[in-house]
Amino acid sequence: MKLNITEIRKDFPILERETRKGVRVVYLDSTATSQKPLQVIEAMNDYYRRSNANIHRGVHTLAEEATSMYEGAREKIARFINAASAREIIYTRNTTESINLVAYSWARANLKAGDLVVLTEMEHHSNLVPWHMLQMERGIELDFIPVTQDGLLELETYKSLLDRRPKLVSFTHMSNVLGTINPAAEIIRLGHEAGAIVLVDGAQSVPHLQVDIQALDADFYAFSAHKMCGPTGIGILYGKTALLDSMPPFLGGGDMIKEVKLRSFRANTLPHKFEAGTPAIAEAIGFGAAVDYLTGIGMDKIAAHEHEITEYALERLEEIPGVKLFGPSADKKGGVAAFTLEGVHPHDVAQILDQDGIAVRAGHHCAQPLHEKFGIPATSRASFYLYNTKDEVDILVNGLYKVKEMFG
Ligand code: 7TS
Repeated sequence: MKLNITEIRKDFPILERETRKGVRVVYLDSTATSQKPLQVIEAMNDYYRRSNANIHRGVHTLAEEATSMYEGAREKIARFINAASAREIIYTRNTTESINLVAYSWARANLKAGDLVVLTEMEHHSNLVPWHMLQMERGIELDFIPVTQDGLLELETYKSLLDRRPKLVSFTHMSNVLGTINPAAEIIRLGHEAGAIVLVDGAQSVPHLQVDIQALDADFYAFSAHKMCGPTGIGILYGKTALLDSMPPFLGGGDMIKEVKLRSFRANTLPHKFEAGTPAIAEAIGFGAAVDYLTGIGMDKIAAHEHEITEYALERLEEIPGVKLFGPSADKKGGVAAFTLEGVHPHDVAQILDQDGIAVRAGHHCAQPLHEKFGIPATSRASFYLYNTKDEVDILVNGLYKVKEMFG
C-alpha cells in the first residue's frame, strides 16, 4: 500500500502557502525541520484552550489532566522506539541538549584524561562540540571513523580504533548531509564487544526509519520532535535504565528532586531526575500527537515513499550537467540530496530557487569537518519527507536549469 499523498498534503496547511503571488512553496528542507500537520497544531492548541496547568504538582483537575497528557506522550514515544520502559525516555529541548546531557552527566562522571572517545567524520556539530569541550576540560582523546569518497564509514578503521579500547563511541545513525544510513546495529555491537558505551545521534533516523531501540541495543539515543512532524523546543534522550540510574543529575531545581534540605538534596527517580523546572508541556503533548500521526500512516510506508522520491531525485539531478552529488546511492541513504552546481555558489543556488518558492538549504549544514573532507566549503541540499512529491522534484530540477541559464 502506498501513501495517499493528496490526503497527507491536506494535513499540512503550510504546503498551500504562497511565498509570493502565484508562487506556491516547494518545501525541500525537512532535514532542518519538518512541517507540522494539523493534528499536532490542534493537539497543542487544545491543551492551551482546555487543560493548561503545571504538571506533577497540583491535585486540581487541570493539573491532573496536564500531567496525564504529558506523561501519556512519554509512553507513546517509548512505544514508538520500542523502549523497555517510559522511564528511559528523558525529555530535553532537542538532540543537541540530549547529547550535552550525556557529555555533562555520564561523561564527566566516567571519563578521565587520556580516555578515548570515538566519533565519525560525518557528525553534526552537536555531536562534536560537546566532546571538544570535554577534551579541553578533561584531556580526553578524540578519534574519528573516516568517511569514504562514497560517503560511507570505513568500518575496518573503526575496528582498529576499537583495539584502543575507547570508553565511548558516538555516531550519527543517518547523516544530515550525505543521507548515509549507517549500520548502527553493527557499530553498536562492535563497540560493546570492545567494552565501550555507545551513544547514537538519531536526529535524522527516528523521523524516517522504524527504530527499534532494544534491537539496536544502543546505550543512549538522541532525537528531536521538530524533525518528525512535532514542535520545536522538545527532544528526547533515551538511556538504558541502569545507566541513567547511575548518572548524576544534569540541571538542578524543581521536579528533579525527591527531598531538599538547606544544605543537601536527594534526586528524584527516573525519568524526573533529569527534568528540572517546568518543562515544555504543550510541546510534549504535540510530540505525542506527532508520534500518533506517523504511526497512523506507518513508518514502513513513509520510508518506502521517501526512498522512491530520493531515487527519482538523484536520477534527475545527475542528468544536469555540472551537478555533483554527495553521498552514497539511494539504497544506502535516506531522503537527502546534497550537491554543488559548477560555477555557482550554493547560496546563490538557494536564493535563485527561492524565487520560485523552492526551499532548499545552503551552507555547511552544521557539518563543517565533513565539507572540509570533501574539499568544499558548502553544498546546496534538498531533503524529502512524507509530504513531498515527484512533481516537486521536477520543479527543483527545472529551477536548477534556470540557475544555470542565469549564470551562463
Ligand atoms: N544531529 C543531526 C544528525 C542533525 O541533523 C541535527 C540537526 C542535529 C543533530 C541537531 O538537532 P537539534 O534539533 O538539536 O538542532 N540538523 C540540521 C540540519 O541538517 N539543518 O538544520 C538542522
